[in-house]
Amino acid sequence: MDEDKLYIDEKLGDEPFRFDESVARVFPDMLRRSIPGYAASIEAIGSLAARYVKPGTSCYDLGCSLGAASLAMHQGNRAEDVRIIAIDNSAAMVERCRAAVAGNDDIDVQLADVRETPIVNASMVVMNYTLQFLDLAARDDIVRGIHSGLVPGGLFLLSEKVVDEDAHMEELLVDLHHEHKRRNDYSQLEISRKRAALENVLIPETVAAHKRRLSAAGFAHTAVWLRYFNFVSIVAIK
Ligand code: GEK
Repeated sequence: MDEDKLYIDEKLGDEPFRFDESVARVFPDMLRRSIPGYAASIEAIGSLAARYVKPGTSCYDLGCSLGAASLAMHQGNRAEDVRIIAIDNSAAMVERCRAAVAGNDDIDVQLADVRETPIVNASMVVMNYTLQFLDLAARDDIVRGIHSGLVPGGLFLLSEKVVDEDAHMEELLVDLHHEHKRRNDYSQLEISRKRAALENVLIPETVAAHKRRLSAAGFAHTAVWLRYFNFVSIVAIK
């Protein structure tokens, strides 16, 4: 696995973060070292697929990157005649994702924008750390579209970086996250450069704002099932 050294020598932080080839190359290492709870989110996606995916339906992985969530749904799924549609708008990610899922004919990787992807006959939709990169103005429509494309009882898994309403707690959680990154061998300079590059690219919201949007879209049940510092994963059921 290529090690993420992007903010040591390749990128400076004065350029906005982009999902280009240099990021795709080191991506598994970047996620593992940067997102507390990432491995747990992938494990739960497999367990939830085993319970919620229904025969003759589709699963969607929106912002699939290298296909980790698609592969987890593929491995967890027990139902017949299921198609997994993996979408990303980064050509570098899609190319590597196709190689990563090769041989699993039920996974269809598409280069597309999730804002223009209709959700149809879905029993499970995953947005694992992707909604946070979309314009705030586009988020309500996307979540409404996911709700209307789910079959009754269908499941939406949404993982996000969040911001705390309480500024004091927010400072503590950000600090704990940075300490976590330092423990995972990122230097203070790499952490600051990456933080600058993500400014205005990754726009976090509060847990309350996410829950409000999910309820407004019509989801009957929502729960935060994972929280690790300022990273959460929410499960919503139609
Ligand atoms: C995982 N889910 O391993 N349309 C399609 N894709 C997009 C869009 C868009 N409008 N905007 C961003 N992306 C994965 C990890 S990463 C999370 C997801 C992170 C894509 C972008 O190209 C990238 O591949 C992904 O969303 C976000 O479980 O890097 O923190």
